[in-house]
Amino acid sequence: MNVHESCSQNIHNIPMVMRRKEIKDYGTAKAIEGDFKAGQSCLIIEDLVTSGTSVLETAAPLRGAGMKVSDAVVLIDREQGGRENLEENGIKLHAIIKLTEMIKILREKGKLDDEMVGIVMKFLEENRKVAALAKVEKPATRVKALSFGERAKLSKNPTGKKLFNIMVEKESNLCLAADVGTAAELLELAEKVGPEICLLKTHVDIFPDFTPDFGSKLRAIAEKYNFLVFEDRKFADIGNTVTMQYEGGIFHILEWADIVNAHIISGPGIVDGLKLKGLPRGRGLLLLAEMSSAGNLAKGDYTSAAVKIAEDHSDFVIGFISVNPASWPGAPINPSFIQATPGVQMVTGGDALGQQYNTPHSVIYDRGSDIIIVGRGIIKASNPAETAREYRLQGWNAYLAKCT
Ligand code: S5P
Repeated sequence: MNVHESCSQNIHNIPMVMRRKEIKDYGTAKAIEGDFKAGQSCLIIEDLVTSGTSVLETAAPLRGAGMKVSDAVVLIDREQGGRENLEENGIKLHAIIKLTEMIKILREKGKLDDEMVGIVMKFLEENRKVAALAKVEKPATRVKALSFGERAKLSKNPTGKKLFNIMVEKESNLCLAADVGTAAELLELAEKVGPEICLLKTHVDIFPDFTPDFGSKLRAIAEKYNFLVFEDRKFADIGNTVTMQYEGGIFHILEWADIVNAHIISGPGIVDGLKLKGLPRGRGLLLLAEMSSAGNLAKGDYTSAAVKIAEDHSDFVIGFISVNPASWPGAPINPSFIQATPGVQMVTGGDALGQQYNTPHSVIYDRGSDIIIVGRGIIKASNPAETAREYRLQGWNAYLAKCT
């Protein structure tokens, strides 16, 4: 849909809208020029597609304005995962020509030699970003999900409300798992990726260069870019011990983390303990109801117990770390709770130590989560800011698809 002004008088009298690229806050109607009504279908027209990000970037405000987007026409498909990524986001790609077809023709006409053909084919092969399709049972009937804005009103905790509102304002349900080697690297990364995220997750105990001013430095960046800070401390002890771990030690987590998380292995006393310190400061807690690693024990009755504890402490518990909340008994559960899911990459798979990955669309749309937590998918990318934007768009499109 990045069509130019000159096309606006089209001879077939087909109504056309245009996305204004220069408007950053495309949540507003101003981002779309033209005459349209919610419920109308809109075909996206692009010159070329690579990973599909640009088409998704266009689809987001259109869908946000209530238009249906199911197809995109492009001149050239560079065959680098765009078709598959768009398909996963409910958009069928129609390309006039594929890059490999172009190369074949140019070779036949003697415009390219074998060496150049080899270089281009190798590049394509190495840069394919294909998101494998989710293998999840899709519910036969889908209930339209409540928007984050509506859910903000239901949350009983100020940090929970704030997180929902930030997601709406920034059109982002992306949490960066900033598992880099040093505190200095983390602060540098936060500056780069800040505009794309609603939440930044830390493991502060991995930094050899931690200093007491780390928290205030990170909070200054968080305020600048409007995201919240989540220390992934995974408290697991009895109530009395966690009060000290939360507030004291060298890290003083309570001082700077908007959100922390806890296992429920020790029973509800852990929530009472953390709440004692956290609630007066307006902080929020996520309970680990499920885990992403292979063979973990957080399932069935354990997951249900986490939900029960959350319900009993909904003034402090803002939601869950989960993997497949759509499959929980009684799902969909209380919409005031936020579901945040780790184990997310553009391609399904895992690492050598048991981590298991699902795609953004699978996590948000099929598995009923709200926030994608992405670590190595972003921090190991050659351009983390650009990659974070791609994750944000995939996550946000999947959310919009759920709400329409
Ligand atoms: O079950 C879990 C819970 C968490 S919070 N599985 C996880 O992977 N995490 C965290 O999410 C983990 O500690 C890491 O910080 C992040 C995933 O990182 P990635 O590099 O695998 O995306």
